[in-house]
Amino acid sequence: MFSKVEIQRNRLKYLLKKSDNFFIIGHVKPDGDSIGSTLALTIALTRLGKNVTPACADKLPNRYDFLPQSQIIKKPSDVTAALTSANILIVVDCGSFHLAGIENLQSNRPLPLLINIDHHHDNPRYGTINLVEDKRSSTAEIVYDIIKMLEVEIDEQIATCILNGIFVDTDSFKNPNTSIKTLRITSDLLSRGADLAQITSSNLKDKSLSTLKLWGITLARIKKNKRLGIISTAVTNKDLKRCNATYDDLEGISNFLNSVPDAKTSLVLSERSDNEIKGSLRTLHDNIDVSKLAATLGGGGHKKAAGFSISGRIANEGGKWRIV
Ligand SMILES: [Mn+2]
Repeated sequence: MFSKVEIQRNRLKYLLKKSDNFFIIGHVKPDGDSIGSTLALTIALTRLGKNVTPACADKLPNRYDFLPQSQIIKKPSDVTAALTSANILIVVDCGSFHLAGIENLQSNRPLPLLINIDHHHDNPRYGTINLVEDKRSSTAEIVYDIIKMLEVEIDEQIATCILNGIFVDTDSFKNPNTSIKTLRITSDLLSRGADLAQITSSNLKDKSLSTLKLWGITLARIKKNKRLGIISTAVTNKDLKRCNATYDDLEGISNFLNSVPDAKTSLVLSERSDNEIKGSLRTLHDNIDVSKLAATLGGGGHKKAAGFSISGRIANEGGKWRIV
């Protein structure tokens, strides 16, 4: 008997081998896994003589300029003809189709056959073929298997792209999603010339001046609830303005607060519009489910990462931070 994944893989192999025109896209606000997976697949299929157009709806962060072929990734709106003429649309690392950011481009056109390659557990399997493996560290790890299956030799370029995806999504091999398989693949990629030194140094350069200024303010304000083990902080609209920062610059703070040894959960409150406060909850503990905590406040999410939204403002009254 073949498993579901094996059947999908065999169908995938057949389709990739027999088709000629591919359009490959990752998610908006691209990260190292999305870009690494897009490029590795693009290089491998090009080696097989295919015509491949890699795309991304948002600009790539400059730190990924070092990735082989990164300059050939196009804005989908600049290559609509390629999307129309593609036999196959491959969407990588997108937990939902919406995240590819191309819905507005294909509203009147029939979609090419869609292949969904991803590792997010809540992926609703929106493709014609879905290679969704939620136990894998990264989409790049799944792409490694596909390239092996296609019998394309993994050279330095492909190896660097795949390793970049694994490195970023495992948070440099620190997350519990780092499996024996992840490390076996990593070892193979290194033996094929993947540039780990470059990957490490480029991925360290992921904070702007605005981000660090905002983190400074936010970190100076942290509090610990001893009884619940919650480390929390708050960010106001004024803070964002002062640092010339955006909400995106807050990304990573919740995880960073969990560096405190006895922290059970972190909470970052941030003012959004005039009368809205968002709460972001993160935990590193397997036995804590922050989505339940978020649900008591009308929110939701995953076991280890969840959020909620409440009305109010964050104010400092007599040196104490309060929600008013
Ligand atoms: Mn990913």
